Parts: sequence; structure tokens; C-alpha cells
Amino acid sequence: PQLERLCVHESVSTKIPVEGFAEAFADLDVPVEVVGDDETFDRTDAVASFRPRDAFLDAGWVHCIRAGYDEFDTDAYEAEGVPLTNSTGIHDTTVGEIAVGYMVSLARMLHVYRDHQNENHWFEPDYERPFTVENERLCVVGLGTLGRGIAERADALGMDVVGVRRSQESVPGVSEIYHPDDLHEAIDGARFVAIAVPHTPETEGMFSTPEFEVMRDDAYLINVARGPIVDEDGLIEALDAGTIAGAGLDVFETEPLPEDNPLWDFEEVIISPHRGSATNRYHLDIADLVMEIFEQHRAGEELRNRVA
Ligand code: NDP
Ligand code: 7N6
Repeated sequence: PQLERLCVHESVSTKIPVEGFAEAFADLDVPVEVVGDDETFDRTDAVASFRPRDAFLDAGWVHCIRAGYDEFDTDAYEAEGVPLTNSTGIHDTTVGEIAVGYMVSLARMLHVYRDHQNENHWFEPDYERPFTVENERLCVVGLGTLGRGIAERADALGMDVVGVRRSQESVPGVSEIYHPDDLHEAIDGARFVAIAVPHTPETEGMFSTPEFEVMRDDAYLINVARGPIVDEDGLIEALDAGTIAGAGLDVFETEPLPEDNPLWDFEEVIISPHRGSATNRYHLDIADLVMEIFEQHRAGEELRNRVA
């Protein structure tokens, strides 16, 4: 059946202003409604949502406003024959800039200077501590939208960029591609390791004590993907023991990161609140993507970003 309504589930308000998002569909020629948990759906409904709900399986098409759709049960969508699409393809600049921002800060010490500024303190670091990212090796694990966004920017800063992915297809700015089986070889010798893979059974716990031991003791871990890809207790131990030097983290096992989590207290850990993809026009980027897929659905074409 043809789609006759676009439902915006209120859970999108976790990340974007729901009214502004709904208004961004002014050009769509079907009604757009903001719906809550009590709404029921049929095959003429399209749904755009942050969180999954069982009731969405009655709809005609469901769009996840995130790139990471790990909370959605793809098997259930396949069993019901309901297409599920995600929002990959739009976070190269936003997340790329935050990942490069962590790296530049960790090298040039902006985070440390800001900590001292909070105390009106003129702090001068040890001569040996500051360095430049230029000529340092970065290993990007996962070379999709996020990974490419990070790699291209790091390459432009003169970094030596290598990467990890299952397929061996080359990526601009990445000088060497390793298979995930060779992860240790890929991260050995890197000053920065940036995680940009989806959270799947294969990637859960991909970074744990053995990986931190392989990494250089002056290396930094960047995680902009999903918390459970990193064993957080193992990371805290590695930071405590000086097995690695620090981290830039946008994602955590538990979000919001609990107040008593030890990660807050490391000088060499920069924490951002899972807003790596945030911009003041995120709602417009997602609406453009939803409208593009809406038109594909209407035309009976293959849907961009279909994941089930
Ligand atoms: P893509 O699908 O574009 O890229 C995923 C990449 O990971 C591909 O290059 C894929 O390549 C690779 N990959 C998949 N499985 C493995 C594996 N087991 N080992 C090594 N590489 C693997 O996704 P995005 O780049 O758009 O997003 C990635 C993830 O980042 C999302 O799933 C989401 O969880 C997170 N994210 C976080 C954001 C934030 O706000 N912090 C914003 C957006 C995304 P290949 O198939 O060749 O292996
Ligand atoms: C912002 C979500 C993703 O997977 O978690 C991120 O895209 C950001 C709506």
C-alpha cells in the first residue's frame, strides 16, 4: 500500500526539537503527525523514530533517525516484511570534526589548559608532553561514513592514516587497510586509535585488555561509535596503569555516564555527552533523508539505507 501519513515518534526529542523536525516536512504531500507510545499504525503509515517500539511493526516503513540501529530487532522487521532504514551517510563532518578535535586537543593540550583556566591558573606543561598530530599514526577501525570522515580530516592534518574493515576496498586518505583478524597488527604502533564500527555481536568488546596491551603506552583511544565496543572496566584499568595514555569518548556502556564513573576523573580523558553528531541543523539533514526515502518508497524503488 501507498504511504498516507508520516508519524514522527516523540522519542526523536531525545536528540532534536520535535516540532522543528515535523515542520521540516512542509514539502511532503501527506500529513505529518507527532505521535506518542499509545499510537497504533497500519501499512499506510511511515514512522520516523529514535527508539524502537513493537507497534512500529504494523507500519509500512520505519526509519531510525540514528546511524546505529542496534536497538532495533532487524529479524522482527524481516519476519513482518516491514522495511527498516537508518541514518548512515550524514555524520562524516560532525563526528569527523569531533574525533579530530579530541586528537588535536590531546596533542596540543587544550583540555588541560581549560582545566587550569577554571582555576585562574597559569599552567606550563613539561617540555616533553606536547606534540603535534602531524606525522603521527592514526588507525581508524571501521571505514564507513564516520571512519571516512575521520580519515579524510586526519589525512589533511598530515597524519599517517591506516584503517580496519572486513572488505578490503580502499578509502581516500587511508594508506593501508587491515582485516579485523589483524586488528592487533593494525593498532600496534598507532598514536591514536579511533573506533567507528557499528555495535554488532562481532564488535562488542572488540577493545579490551589485550588490545590496550598491544597499543603504545603513549596512545590515545577515540570512541565515537558505541560504548559496548569497548570493555569499559578494562579501559579504566589500562588508563590507571598507564598501559595507554588517554582517550576521547563520546559513547559509554551506560548513558548518561554515571556521576561516579572513574572515567570522569582522568586528566587525559575527554568526555562528550554522545553529541558527536550534534549540529543546529541535524533535524533538516534527517528530514531530507526521510523525504528522499519516502519518495523511493512511493516509486517502488530500492530504499536508501535499508537495513532490514
Ligand atoms: P557505516 O555502516 O557507514 O560504516 C561502518 C563501517 O564499519 C564499515 O566501513 C564496515 O566496513 C565496518 N565494519 C563493520 N563491521 C566491522 C567489523 N566487525 N570489523 C571491522 N569493521 C567493520 O556506519 P557509520 O559510519 O554511519 O556509523 C558507524 C557507527 O557509529 C554506527 O553504527 C553508530 O553506532 C555510530 N555512530 C555514532 C554517532 C555519534 O553520535 N557518536 C553518530 C553516527 C554513528 P566493512 O563492511 O568493510 O567491514
Ligand atoms: C543522533 C544519534 C547515531 O547512531 O547515536 C548516533 O546516529 C547519533 C540522533
